[in-house]
Amino acid sequence: MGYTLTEKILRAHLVDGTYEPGSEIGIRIDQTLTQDATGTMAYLQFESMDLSRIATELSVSYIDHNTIQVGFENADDHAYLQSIAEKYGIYFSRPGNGICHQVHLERFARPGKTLLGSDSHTPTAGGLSSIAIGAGGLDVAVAMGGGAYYLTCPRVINVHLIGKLQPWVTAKDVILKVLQTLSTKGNVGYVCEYTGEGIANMTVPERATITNMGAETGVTTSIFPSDLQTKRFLEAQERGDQWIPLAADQDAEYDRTLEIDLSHVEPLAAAPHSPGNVKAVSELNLPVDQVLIGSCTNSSYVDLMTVAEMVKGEHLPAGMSLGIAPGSRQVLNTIAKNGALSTMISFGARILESACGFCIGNSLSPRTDSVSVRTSNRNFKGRSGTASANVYLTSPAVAAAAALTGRLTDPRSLDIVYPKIEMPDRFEIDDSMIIPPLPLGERAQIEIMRGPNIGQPPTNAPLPEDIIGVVTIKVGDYVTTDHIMPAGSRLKYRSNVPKYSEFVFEPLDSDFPARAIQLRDRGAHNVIVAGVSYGQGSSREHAALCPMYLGVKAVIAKSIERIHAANLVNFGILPLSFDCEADYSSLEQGEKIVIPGLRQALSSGQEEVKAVLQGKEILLKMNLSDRQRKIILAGGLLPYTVKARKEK
Ligand code: MIC
Ligand code: SF4
Repeated sequence: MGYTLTEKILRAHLVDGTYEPGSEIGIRIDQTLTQDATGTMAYLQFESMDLSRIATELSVSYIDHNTIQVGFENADDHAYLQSIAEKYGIYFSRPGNGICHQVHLERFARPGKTLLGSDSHTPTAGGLSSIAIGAGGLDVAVAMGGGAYYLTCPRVINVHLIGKLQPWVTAKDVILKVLQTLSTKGNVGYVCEYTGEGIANMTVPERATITNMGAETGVTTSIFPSDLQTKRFLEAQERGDQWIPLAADQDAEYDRTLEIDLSHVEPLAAAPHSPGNVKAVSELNLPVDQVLIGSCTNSSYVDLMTVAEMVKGEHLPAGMSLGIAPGSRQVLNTIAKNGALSTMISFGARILESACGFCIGNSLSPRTDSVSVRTSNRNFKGRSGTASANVYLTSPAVAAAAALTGRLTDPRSLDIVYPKIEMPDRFEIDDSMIIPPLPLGERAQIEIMRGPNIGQPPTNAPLPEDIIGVVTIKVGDYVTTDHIMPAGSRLKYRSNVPKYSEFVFEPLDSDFPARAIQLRDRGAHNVIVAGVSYGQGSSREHAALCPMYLGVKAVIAKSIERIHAANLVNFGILPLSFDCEADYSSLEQGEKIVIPGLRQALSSGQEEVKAVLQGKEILLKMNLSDRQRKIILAGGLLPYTVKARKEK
């Protein structure tokens, strides 16, 4: 039996374990990326590993999330990150150069490489045939130091594309179609591999839109083969020498196949408040107040040129606000030179920085009860910064149609000829905002810049023998990391864990931190109880780190999403699931809970433990590898890694 493309690349990078879907494997990481909102913590952790330089082929530190700079905090982080990059041999993409995933695709991603990024949309580079995985910053720090990255050896879904996209239907509609089928839960441990005649016409930026938003299904990553489209893109980026052909074997077997006929896909939208709540745009004839075009999903040259062509010579309706954020300086400069930027400005667009901006909710929050149409990838309740807003996720063409008409409109119904924009043969190449690593000899004298916003990351004590505490909070299904650890206006506290911890669960229960601290300081342990798909969404390890700081020792959930489960383990918090899901309803917030004999259970490989509650006992499952058990016993990945290194 032949290999899938996923299996080929993973086998070539295997350093620990055996390639058996479902078991834990360790792989070598060729490239890493970090962004500033997760990066500061990742590099603080890297520093505590006491290494003199990075061990990857390439590591890049991007500044793209926290670029608002209200107060000193963001700028302190940027200065710290720049000095770290200089000291340890890391490329530094300066603020203004663009969103990490867009820039990485343009300038660094390569077919056949492994990329680990401290951001959940790292799979964007799967559009260029990398195995690109999002992870917590601590996992990325370990990989930068040359350590293996551990993951569940994936099962592979063949997303087989046939037919051809019709005018006005785009890659965004394809990934929304995939989300409609796979939903946002139940896909942990899978990879989506795209095959079929339908991919031959898809350019790399289109493929990247699909692999980017594949993150919303919860799969480990998504990948396209490396073919003539890949070659064409690399040549247009003056990187043609980095092309290699790569594809699955003809006789590769997949765990599941999902066939999509592109000719039948129509313009789609993810309705509030989940990327999986997909509906046909033609059914949603709603008035729209705000349109925002950009984010790492849809801010490429073709995306923005399509918008410019559609709005040429028109004027923005009076009740409408439009913001456009080109994904990178490359895209911005190209549309500035060819006049498309001026077309957008004449139309009435507010031109935004090439950064995450509105997507992370740190600017352009819409008005109360409004409808906002965005080309980004997440529309969780409150993520826009306005709790009552209704956010719809669409393609740039649908977003531009909304900006023109003031309503959610199927662009096929407009009296406009479809502007079929071609990807250029040569992009504008200018890497002057990427600072390359310093020569080895010049690194020693670099002083790390630590402003008052840079605090040391707190460490955890090893797990106690018995958890004796309280169910401090009980939450429902689909609680995202945006609910656990809100970003937006709170994002600037990422480097200050005690301060950021004041906002844990803020959108759900703002009293949680005070309750948890009171219990922690009395010596009791905090336990979180949750429903299905807990920790959906981002890779932010603060959703584990801050609860750890507040004294959380265990999370009991019906199911936990991949990156968040790994982050819990990395910070020494025990992830548990119900043996019988019905026990979820018998657990009350505020109830006392005892889980005895944990260290013994973890070291003996036991897969179940009992929790003793008032008048009842329930069975909980521990689905952990031997390595994860050792990490939890050590109090987290950092103490575990430092200890393992000393023992070598
Ligand atoms: C997101 O889109 O939610 C983020 C902000 O990019 C996060 C990372 C973070 O929280 O810093 C992600 O996707 O991992
Ligand atoms: Fe930035 Fe939004 Fe992409 Fe996250 S999803 S990396 S916030 S643009």
